[in-house]
Amino acid sequence: MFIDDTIAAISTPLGEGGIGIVRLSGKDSIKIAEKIFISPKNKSLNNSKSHRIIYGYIKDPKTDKEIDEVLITIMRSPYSYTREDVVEINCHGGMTALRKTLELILKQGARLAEPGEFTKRAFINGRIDLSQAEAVLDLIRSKTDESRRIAIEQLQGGLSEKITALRDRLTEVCAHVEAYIDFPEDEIETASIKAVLESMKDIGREFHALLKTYDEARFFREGLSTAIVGSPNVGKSSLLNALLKKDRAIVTEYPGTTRDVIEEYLNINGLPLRIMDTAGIRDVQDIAEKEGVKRSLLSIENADIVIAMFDCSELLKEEDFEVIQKVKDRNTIFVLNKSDLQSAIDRNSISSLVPRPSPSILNISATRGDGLEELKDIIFESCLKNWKEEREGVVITNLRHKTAIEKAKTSLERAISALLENQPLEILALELRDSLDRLGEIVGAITTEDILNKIFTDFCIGK
Ligand SMILES: Nc1nc2c(ncn2[C@@H]2O[C@H](COP(=O)(O)OP(=O)(O)O)[C@@H](O)[C@H]2O)c(=O)[nH]1
Ligand SMILES: [Mg+2]
Repeated sequence: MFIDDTIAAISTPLGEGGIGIVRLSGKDSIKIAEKIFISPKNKSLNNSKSHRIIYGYIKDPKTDKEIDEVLITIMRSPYSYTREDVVEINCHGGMTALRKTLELILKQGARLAEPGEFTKRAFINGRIDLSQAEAVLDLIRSKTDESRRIAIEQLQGGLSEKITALRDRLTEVCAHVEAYIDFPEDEIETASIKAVLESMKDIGREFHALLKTYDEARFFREGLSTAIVGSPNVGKSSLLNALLKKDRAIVTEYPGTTRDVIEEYLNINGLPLRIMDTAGIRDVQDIAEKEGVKRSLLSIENADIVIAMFDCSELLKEEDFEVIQKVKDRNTIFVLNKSDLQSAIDRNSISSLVPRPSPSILNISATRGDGLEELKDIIFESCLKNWKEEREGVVITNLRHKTAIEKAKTSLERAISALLENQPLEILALELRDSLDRLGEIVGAITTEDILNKIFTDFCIGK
């Protein structure tokens, strides 16, 4: 792909701010900027060295009127974000100066950049590969420290290195197999065949491990499911409503009000959380409530986190002991609700019944809102705690990458079967080539305009 034109866009978010940046990239960037720039010390952008900042004014060449006071950074090819000549104009923040500056630049012959076009050029010009380009977007969009960390690792080439290493290994296997193709069968040593098979199996295990990280990182995308359970009337529905800041679940003073599992989404520091309010656990005859209790018990089994709730204004009852029994082996946060009332039990009443060392127990008042922030922090921490323990090395977070690895794995498995079934080596080589191509899609070694468009249209303009 040959790129001839010069693009420009406002790269900072709309709205008031200390500074705002208009960015240009392409062979005429510096020339175009020069036409609308005036330096009090008569400095020229055209003659400026790379990576210098020059002070001056943007002026309208038609009227010779100053538009804004600016600092201009010149980054000459190939040492720039896009590897082309790049100019960044630091205007004052706010819309009018930025818009007017951009307008003047477009009048001088630059074209308005498409979403993600600067990053697309960085990819096309070979500064970064496709997985790194995608990491730029992940980084911009990351809402937690952890997702930011994964994105910056990917941007620095962590995933690219891993994929390249796997491709190198596959290429080697493939070369071996292709070399044998012209050999009569009896001349191929069994030892070599065995080595090829072992290599393939080993690469297959690496694929498997990578795919596993995608599942482990699931909660970043889908959130963890959190079930609020407890005996009737302890305040489960009130807690759901308080967390959502709206009256979602019906709250009454009568036990047995909630009959079904109510599901809602909550965002805690960028982590999406699927939160479930359940029917109070007790021994009942009513058929509908009985079904509700059954579902509550099921939600304890399926939830990633369980919030077990008790009414601290009353002594623990039969049903509360049952709740503790049910949740004791789960990832549970114990909550003593109604802390605004005179308390009859405290944290020790719970901790003495839970064999685990130092379970999370906290006092809250759902109706007054006390302790809710602390509860959210504990939920957040407990998500990340599980995550850090399981994680190692490169993490797959992007569906496109996951799909490509799955396809690569399938082809590899077909190659292994072909070898075990003594099929012609040509078939084996074909499957291995396919596996290689699928991996190539991740870093963009194999790509189509379609894939590129899909990826870059998700970006904002100016990135
Ligand atoms: N004083 C006080 N009452 C509460 C609190 N949370 C819930 N309640 C009351 O307890 C009763 C049962 O609440 P509800 O949320 O329906 O409990 P659930 O059956 O566990 O869902 C209602 O009358 C609520 O107003 C609280 O923090 N303090
Ligand atoms: Mg309820």
